[in-house]
Amino acid sequence: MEEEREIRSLLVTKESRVPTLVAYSLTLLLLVMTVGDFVGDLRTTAEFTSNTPEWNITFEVQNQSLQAVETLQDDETRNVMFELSDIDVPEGYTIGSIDVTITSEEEEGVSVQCDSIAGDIIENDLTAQWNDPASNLSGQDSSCIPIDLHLRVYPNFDGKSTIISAVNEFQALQPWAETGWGVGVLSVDLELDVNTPLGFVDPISQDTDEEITVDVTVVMFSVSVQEV
Ligand SMILES: [Ca+2]
Ligand SMILES: [Ca+2]
Repeated sequence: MEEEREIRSLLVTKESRVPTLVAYSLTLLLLVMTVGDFVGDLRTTAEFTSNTPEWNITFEVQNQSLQAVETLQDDETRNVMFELSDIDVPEGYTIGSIDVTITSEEEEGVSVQCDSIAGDIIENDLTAQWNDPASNLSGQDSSCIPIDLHLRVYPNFDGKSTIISAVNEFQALQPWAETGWGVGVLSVDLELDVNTPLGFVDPISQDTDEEITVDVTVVMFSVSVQEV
């Protein structure tokens, strides 16, 4: 008790009064600054959520094509490969998706019965959105209509412009700045089941095979951004 009183009196002696006052004032000042900072932070957060700018993302698209023509015999299955490194991707462009169209030579007519054709994009190491609902990897036809298949390569790419919220241009472009998609080999399986018209017995024009054309369109995009 005695000691405490001594310290207390020491703090309020004439000589120590000024430094003590300064110390108290500094503490008070720091406290005010901290509270001010905190309120400022709150204000910034509120501004962020209500005033984040919106950006219009648009895509410029370029296509490149690859083609294979294969003659299959009845009941044959054949695999066709397309090396994507053969595609010359222009500066500033990224592969977005791949369309495959499988066309048979036969055209429906009186003396023709369309062959049954199946086409599948085979999942492999090619870096793409294999499990995306937009990817349509299998198709078949027996009415002389081309089969259309689709593989989404870049996440969420559909070529349509979108509006997104982001603090700045850089952030707005982030979702479209990934690299490494569309690297590998596109593998397509073809299967043929020849159909000959019933009662059409002409050994010369007997249908035993089919010429199948596989057209691959590689869709590439470059992205632009504008504040809304
Ligand atoms: Ca046929
Ligand atoms: Ca045929």
